[in-house]
Amino acid sequence: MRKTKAIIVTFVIFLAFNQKNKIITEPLKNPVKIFSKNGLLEITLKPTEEHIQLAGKTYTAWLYNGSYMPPLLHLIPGDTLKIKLVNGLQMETNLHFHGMNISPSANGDNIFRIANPGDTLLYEMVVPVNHDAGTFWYHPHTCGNSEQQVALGLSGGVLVEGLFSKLPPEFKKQKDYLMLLKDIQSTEDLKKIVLCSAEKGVKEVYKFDSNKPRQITVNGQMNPYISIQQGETQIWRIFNVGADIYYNIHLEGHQLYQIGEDGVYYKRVKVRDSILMPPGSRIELLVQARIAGEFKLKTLALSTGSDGDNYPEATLATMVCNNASVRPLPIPSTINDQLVDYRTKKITARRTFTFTEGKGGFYINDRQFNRDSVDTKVKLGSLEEWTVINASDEMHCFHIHQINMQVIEIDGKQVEFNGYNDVVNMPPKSTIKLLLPFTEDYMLGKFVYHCHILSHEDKGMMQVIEVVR
Ligand SMILES: [Cu+2]
Repeated sequence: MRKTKAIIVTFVIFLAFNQKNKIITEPLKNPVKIFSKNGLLEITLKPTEEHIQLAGKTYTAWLYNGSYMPPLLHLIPGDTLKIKLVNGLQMETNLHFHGMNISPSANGDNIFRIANPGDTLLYEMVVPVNHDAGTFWYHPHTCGNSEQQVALGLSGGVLVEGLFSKLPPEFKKQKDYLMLLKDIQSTEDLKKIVLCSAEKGVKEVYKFDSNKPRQITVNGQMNPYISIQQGETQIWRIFNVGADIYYNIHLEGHQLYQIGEDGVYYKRVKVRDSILMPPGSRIELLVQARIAGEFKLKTLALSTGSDGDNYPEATLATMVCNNASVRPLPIPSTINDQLVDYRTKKITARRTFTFTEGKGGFYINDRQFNRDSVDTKVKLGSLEEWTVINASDEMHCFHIHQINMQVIEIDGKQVEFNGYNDVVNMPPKSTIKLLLPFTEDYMLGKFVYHCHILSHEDKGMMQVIEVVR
């Protein structure tokens, strides 16, 4: 009876809301999940060029398996992941598994392999048994045109199971939403340019324009609604799986209880009003509806600096809360007490990386990406302190493959330990200190670190690292 009443009330609020705001049309749907069976997750991904309709406008899009929101890979630590990538594009492509602590070598998370048009690439990798639970994603990592591939739609989610072992048992019954944020621009009015600083053989690519309008979607939906009852707690996991843009997440009338980011659960819950999400980042939240009403989940207006971009405020989704109240669950204060603060360990090497911009593109330590060089060689077993300096007047965001980073200092100020990141925002003219533990055998091999604003990466802001015995 109570449930029926709740449904009716939600529907009435929804109808009333629809009168005022015709954009909300449908409930938020989670992405389709593919689960592993008996320790194996096997899937074929075929990117092709298609056309999609959003708000009555047609966009050229590049889609995996014909879907703007391709399957989300649901993995359990210890699983084997096998992917057959069939290139249906007129351009080279490949795959990267962002944030995952897996091998960068052979047919693992190896971004140096390329599938030419019509080619098939096989990926096979083991998710270590001690892999972090949390949110990750996959996307192409071709050097020189990764922006275009991701911006046109090639990205999908990965979830490594294990959240509910970190929360009190009653949280298992709560609604659990995965929200993948993508943004798309019409290619009709975009110019094409040739990138010369990147990989050999790269052809013309679109020049995406931050100042041109873009359509933001959540799981491919425009401003979907999320039903909730007063007092109810839900789990929201948000992924920025776009190419270039930042989000500044805010929920009207509510605080957000952040329990993790970038595929790592926090030591302690953080209470937040707004959360900056650089490209590639993920956040995990507990949301508790306080009062009945409609509340927009927004990205707030944001400037990335005087040489950067200005992103206007936008509505991502709308939380519709009815007043059939439920008893609020106590929000836990501690989530993950297994984390190691690397400041207690001995540092074996220190390095500095300076990010700059010039006429010829984007640079790290005055160099541009060269896939045939090794810029940084690290011995397995070392714990390194890296100082990353943003000498430019716009934000960059530092990302490294295969390994988690601990942020220890921002502009000389100590950062309290609460977890790790795989994407670290670098404000204009800032200096950040990081600790990187190159301690696990799976890290052996060559991989990359770069700015995760993919237009910057494509224009040279990326280097090669090799971990050796
Ligand atoms: Cu950058």
